[in-house]
Amino acid sequence: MKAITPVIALVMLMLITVGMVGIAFVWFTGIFSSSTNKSVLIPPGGAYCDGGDITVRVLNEGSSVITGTDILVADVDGTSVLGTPFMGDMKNYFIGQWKMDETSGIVAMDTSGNGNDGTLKPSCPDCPQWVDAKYKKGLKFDGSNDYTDITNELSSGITDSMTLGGWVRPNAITNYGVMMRPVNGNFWLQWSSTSNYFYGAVFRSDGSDVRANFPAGVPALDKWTHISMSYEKGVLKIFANGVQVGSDSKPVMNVKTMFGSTRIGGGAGGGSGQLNGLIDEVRLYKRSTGDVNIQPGQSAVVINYPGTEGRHATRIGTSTNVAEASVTCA
Ligand SMILES: [Ca+2]
Ligand SMILES: [Ca+2]
Repeated sequence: MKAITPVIALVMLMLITVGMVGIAFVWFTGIFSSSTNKSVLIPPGGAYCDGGDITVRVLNEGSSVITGTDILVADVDGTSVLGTPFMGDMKNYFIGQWKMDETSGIVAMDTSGNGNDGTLKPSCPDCPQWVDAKYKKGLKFDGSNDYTDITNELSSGITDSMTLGGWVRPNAITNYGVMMRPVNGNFWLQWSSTSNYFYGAVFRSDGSDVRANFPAGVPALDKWTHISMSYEKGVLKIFANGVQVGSDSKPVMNVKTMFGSTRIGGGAGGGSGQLNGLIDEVRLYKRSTGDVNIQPGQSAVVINYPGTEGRHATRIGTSTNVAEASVTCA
């Protein structure tokens, strides 16, 4: 708390300042640091950090699309870095978004606009159940024979990078219990076969795979955890509740294309790999989020700026329709 107090004081000062001058966006400078990952989370405004590569992240809650113009100022060492080297909105790279907010019926709609709807299996009433979940409704899978089947080709939209994430609340550990996986299995987030760990994997065009295990107890039973993974340039990163908890890397290679249906809450076919628990707000993207873990409901603009030795000053000014801005030094 001692480290936070000056920040709170600074924020209060800046809010007062904003109130006095009535400007449209928050603007402040200060030294922000974390003893663990040097990552700071700040309101719309700016930050000041030292050392290493700088990633500027600007997030919203998904109700509007963020564009480059929502970042008014982004300076490193006094030089504008707007637009370098990547600026984009992850919403433009959706393959599917399954909010599972339906309250009845046998269809979990893809709300990304791509039409990759899922069908509850097997036939009801033996199907997954609509229940109160992380955000509105979600689906409860019985760990026996429940799954959601997406028959459209999802793999064909993925080439060199991808991101998969969602909320899961397992009731029990189940062998191979799947959050999401194509039946032919070129990527997945799921339980392992015989041990108590959850892991992510991506298979590549030469058949080799990158995979990383979540820490023991993650995701915890009977608690909601947001888990995700991103793959790009041979590197797999896995995240729990927005924090990177593992990685794996091999030479740069595309994701293996394996056509067929994809399942949420169920396994690779033959009735195996059923997840026992709740799933909500699953998202699949055809690009990596890089160092940014996109939470449900968010979209992002990312500016990666390679650092050099010494101190860097980063300023961000954002428009009022931005929910969060942050700076990471690594
Ligand atoms: Ca069932
Ligand atoms: Ca939901």
